[in-house]
Amino acid sequence: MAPVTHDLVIVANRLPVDRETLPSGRKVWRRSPGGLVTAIEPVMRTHGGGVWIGWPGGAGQKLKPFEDDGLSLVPMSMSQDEIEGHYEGFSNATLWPLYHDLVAKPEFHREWWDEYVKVNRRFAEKAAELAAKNATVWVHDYQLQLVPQMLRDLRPDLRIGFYLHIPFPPAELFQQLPWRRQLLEGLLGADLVGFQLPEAAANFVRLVRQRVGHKTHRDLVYLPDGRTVRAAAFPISIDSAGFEELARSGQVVQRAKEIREALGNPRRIFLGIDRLDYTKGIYARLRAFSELMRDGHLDVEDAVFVQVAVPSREQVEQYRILRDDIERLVGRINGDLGRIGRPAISYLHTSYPRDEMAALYRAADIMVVTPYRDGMNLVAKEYVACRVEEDGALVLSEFAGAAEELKQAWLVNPYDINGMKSALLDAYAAEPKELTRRMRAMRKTISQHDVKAWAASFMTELEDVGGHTKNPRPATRS
Ligand code: GDG
Repeated sequence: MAPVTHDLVIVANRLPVDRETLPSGRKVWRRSPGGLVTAIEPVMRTHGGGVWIGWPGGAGQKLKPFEDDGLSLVPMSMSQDEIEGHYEGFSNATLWPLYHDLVAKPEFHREWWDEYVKVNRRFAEKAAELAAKNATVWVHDYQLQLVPQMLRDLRPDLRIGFYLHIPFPPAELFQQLPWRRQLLEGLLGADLVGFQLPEAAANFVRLVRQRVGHKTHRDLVYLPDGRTVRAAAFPISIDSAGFEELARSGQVVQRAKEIREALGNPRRIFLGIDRLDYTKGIYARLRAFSELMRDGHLDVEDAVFVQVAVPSREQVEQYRILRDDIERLVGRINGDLGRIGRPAISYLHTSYPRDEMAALYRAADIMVVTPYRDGMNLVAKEYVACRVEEDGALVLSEFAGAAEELKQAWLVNPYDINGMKSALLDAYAAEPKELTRRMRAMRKTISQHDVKAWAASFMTELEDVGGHTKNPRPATRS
């Protein structure tokens, strides 16, 4: 029997669910944390369903398509070799550091590349099988950059969009990659290639001109077969109304109070929530905070830093090293500066349900988001959405995409520890009026540019650019 086909197909590395075993031994699906899931789920709902193709995690398990809370999900199985080569290797130890300013050193291995190609091909074949005639396929993120062209070869009738959730590096860094041309050509299979920031789109177009030799004009690329590809910025956002509603709920208000009490009702709570990733700048921020305590600017009776480090990519060596480094640092800081019942840092290596996240955002006076490089950073936006009383301070890295919009945050260079220290102190000492002025402006931005607006603008552009007959070539090109 031919499979049921769909008008909207989402292709992403991960399915938006994790397999969990209950104490009874029964296996259930649980919605997983992570930027992509948070962003895409409302999009599918507004498009009346569609189907989501992705890896459910784990090795070798072959699972049938299933429905979860109204979403049609198609699990792609991965062998142990594919997980090591495609996911842990090429995606997370080659592309991830390369696309994040070489915060860690990328490794280049030919066997990893072979697995990357193989997995991309399987995802493209599955999308080709499940897409209805003239359907729209939206491919996500750095793990699947070859899918657009592979899919176009199989199904030229489709409208194909691609969105990169992480930064796209400048040519000087990207050209280190031995497979740079293949990746660019893979992306050019899409009608629309979306990025978080205009700079990233410009990097891509420049590289296509230099490395592939296609003609370009502003944000358009002209292919020899007559197709036009557009590269543009679509800064991602959050479900602001949903977070706001959650933050106002009696249960979250109560829980925020309990969190403050459990921490000993300090004058100020600093908060960091990040996947435990070396791009997020956790180590340097904790050092900055601890130096303020050591130097007597802050006291453990007055202030505490709550750091939630969400477990991530634990099979990749650099992530294991990072975890050890951070946990050693936290131990040292608490050993040196803490008093009985009063740690300087309350460190939690775990993930939480969404309402606990909202309670933490509500409980915290100063949210500290200091990545060395980040495509957007949704945590910063979620904090703002949850500050319904228009108070609280956001200390934000200049190198997070979110800094382009949240200009009223205390913006910092995460490489400058002294600069971070003064921003933390300024935020700590800020007058309520100043906090409200800044927070009100940021809340306005977030409520106007939410995830629905993001998805709608990407989809609208995709309809416009993907007609294959539009966008006549202009007379001049660069
Ligand atoms: C990538 C890009 C870009 C985290 N811990 C828990 C939890 N989360 C949720 C947060 C937030 C999301 O995960 C994290 O998103 P970020 O944007 O902060 O970071 P990445 O995971 O690195 O995401 C990033 C994003 O994609 C989207 O395009 O912004 O630049 O790197 O939504 O709330 N959610 C729950 N429990 C947790 O413990 N429920």
